[in-house]
This record gives sequence, structure tokens and C-alpha cells, in this order.
Amino acid sequence: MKFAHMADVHLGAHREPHLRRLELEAFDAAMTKCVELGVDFILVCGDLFHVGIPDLGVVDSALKVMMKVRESGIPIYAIYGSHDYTPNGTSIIDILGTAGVIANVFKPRLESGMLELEVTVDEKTRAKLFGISARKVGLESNYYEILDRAKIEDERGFKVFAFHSGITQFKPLSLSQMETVDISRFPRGLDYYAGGHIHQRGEFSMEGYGKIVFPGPLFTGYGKDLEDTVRGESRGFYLVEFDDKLRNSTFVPIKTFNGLYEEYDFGGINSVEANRRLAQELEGLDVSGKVVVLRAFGQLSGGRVGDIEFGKRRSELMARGAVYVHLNRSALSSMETAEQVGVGEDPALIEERVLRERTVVNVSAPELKGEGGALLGKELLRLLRHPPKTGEAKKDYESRMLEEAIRTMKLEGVV
Ligand SMILES: [Mn+2]
Repeated sequence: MKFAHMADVHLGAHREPHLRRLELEAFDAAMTKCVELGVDFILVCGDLFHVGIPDLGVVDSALKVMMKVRESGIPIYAIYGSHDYTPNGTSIIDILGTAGVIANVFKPRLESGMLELEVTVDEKTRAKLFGISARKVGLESNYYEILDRAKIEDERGFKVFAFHSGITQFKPLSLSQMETVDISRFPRGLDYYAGGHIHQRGEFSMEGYGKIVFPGPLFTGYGKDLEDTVRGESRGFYLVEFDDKLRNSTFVPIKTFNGLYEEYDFGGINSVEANRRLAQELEGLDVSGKVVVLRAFGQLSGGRVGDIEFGKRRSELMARGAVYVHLNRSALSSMETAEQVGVGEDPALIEERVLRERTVVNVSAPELKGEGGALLGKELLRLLRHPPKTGEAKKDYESRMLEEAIRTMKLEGVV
């Protein structure tokens, strides 16, 4: 028997039409591959969509792909990822659940202060699935701290634990800022720990626990993912073979796109020279049909970062047939202006960094300070990013946003 384990699909992450098409093709290719491989079920460990209320065009395309899988008799199980939440509580994941396209395996029940997870038994294979969704970071009690582990550990048979969070012991160096869960908070002795959230593939093992796997993004989320994919990081999902025990788990790569990665050290030269050098370096490159990532770094000896005509170069590359051009100037600065341009950095990471730096304000409310303040700020920003619903009047939209902001800040009854 076998199942497919994927995570961080981030459908709808890309606005650029060509990338959006490739994103859908990768999802289609992965799902088609699952059918060909004859998997008994598919498990998606969070962030199936990039946002909780995605563009309906994206939903429609994704649904067509998933319906093909469902019509082949293959169930799709999922948990909520950090991107799947919505402020009002109903996510596309719930809607697809109601429609019977996917089944949410996070079935929590609070029993005298403890979080019990109800098991999902896959009908055909009798595999037992336990899932824990990403929590809204910092704003509600940590599921793991109140998790009834013994109940899960006592269950017999082939068991899978689906989760969407980093594990402290296996955190990649590049994500040192990320909040993670200590492995000791996980139930022990399950056969397979199906992870999500970490956008970097990894397989781990530890005494007392079965195989722990993070498949990484199925395609490419954004920012750093794009850079890593272009630099040759393969993307895909895991094929997990089992009977009453885990027999094998292998990575199944999916074709993403052809990429070209170029980086330039502009340290010690001025902006005029840097601009000239950039134009010259790009001249002979074959960019046709490729996703191009340009990374510039170093401290210019004079002039401003803005003097370098990145926009113009991007247009030229697009005119020469590049599919998409991504600029990373986060490590480029100038001695003259000491400016730090964050363009190309992950928006989420910029937000987090700025919020962390700025929450040292002098206010009396402890929840607005430090780590908690940064998390609350992040949550508010996420909320405010939600556009009005189709046909929603401005007045209704405003009062809904206000209401949700008050709830997020736990100020009900106060204002
Ligand atoms: Mn993700």
C-alpha cells in the first residue's frame, strides 16, 4: 500500500500569468503522477492554497485537477497550514471539505483542558491518520502544549502524524528566526511524521519516533523558494510505501521550470559603474523561456541603489523571452545613503523583521510589546490585506474589518 505526502503547494501564490500556469501544471503533474503510481490516498500537510480565500479562477482550476483524482477513487486528506486560515474562520479548505473533495484530518476535541485528536481511518488501507493544523501563531494556546499524546500513542496499526510546523531539533539554519515545536511535544512511536511549513526538503529520524519528512514546497511559493528552485533545488512530493509498518519513502520530483541565476557583487564600485556592469553582464545571456533571478549585493562606494536601472534591465530580459525576472537586492546598499532596499526579500520576512525591530515602543500594554506585539501586528496586517467580498458595500466591508480587527486584538467589550 502507498500514499503520497505533499505540502506547501501554495496555489495562487503567483500573479504573473506564466508562473501561474506553471504552478497549476506542476500541481496537475503531481496529481496525475499519484494516479499513475496507484497511490491509495494523498495527504496534503498544509498550505494547499496561498491564502484562505483564493481567487476563484485558481480554485476552479485546482478543483478540476483534484476531481480527476477523486474520480479515480483516491481520497485527499489535508490539514490547515499557516496560509489556509481566514479571519472569519471559513477557508477554502472547509468549502472543499463540505463538497467532499478533501477531508480535513485535524479533528480536535477539548476534553478537560486537553486536546484530543480524533483518528481518521483510511477506509481502504486502514492507515490511521492524526492531524494537527497550524495554529494562528501566538494568538491562541499552543495545541502541542495541551495535546493528549498518550491517546495517540496507544492506538494500534500503521499510524501517520500530519503537522504543519517546524521542529526545533531539525530547524534549518536559514530559518533560525522561525517559531518551532520541540520534538518532545510530538506523540511518540508513530510510523511516519508527515510535515509541512518548512520550505526546504528534509528527512529526519530520532530515537522513539518513526520517519520524519518535510517534502518542501511542491512547486515554489515565492521569494526565496523561487531563488532556490532556479538554483536547482528539486521540487515534488514523497511516495510512502507501507503495510503494518513503513516500508519505504522516496522523493518524487516534479518538473518546475528552467531557471537562470546570476549574482553580482557591487561592493566598492559606484552606482554608475554598477549600472554599466549590470547591463554588460546581461547582454549575452540566453534567457529565453527561463525564470531569471538576479541577485545583487555589496555596498556601493557612491551613488544610490536606485540609480541602478533594474527595472529597465528587467523589461529588456522579458522582451528577450524571459518568463519572469525576480530581483533580489536585499543585500545591496550604498555607503552614501546607507539605504537598505528590501526589494526581492520575502514580504512576510520583511514584515516580521520590521515588526520585531519596531515593537520596542514605550507602551504600557504588554501584549503590544516584544514578540507578542510583533505577532499581533503580523496578524493584523494579514487581516487588513483581505479585499472586500464581491458585491460587498464599502460600509459593510469597513464594519466587518473593524469587527475582525477588534476580535483579533481581543478587545471585544472594550471598544
Ligand atoms: Mn508554506
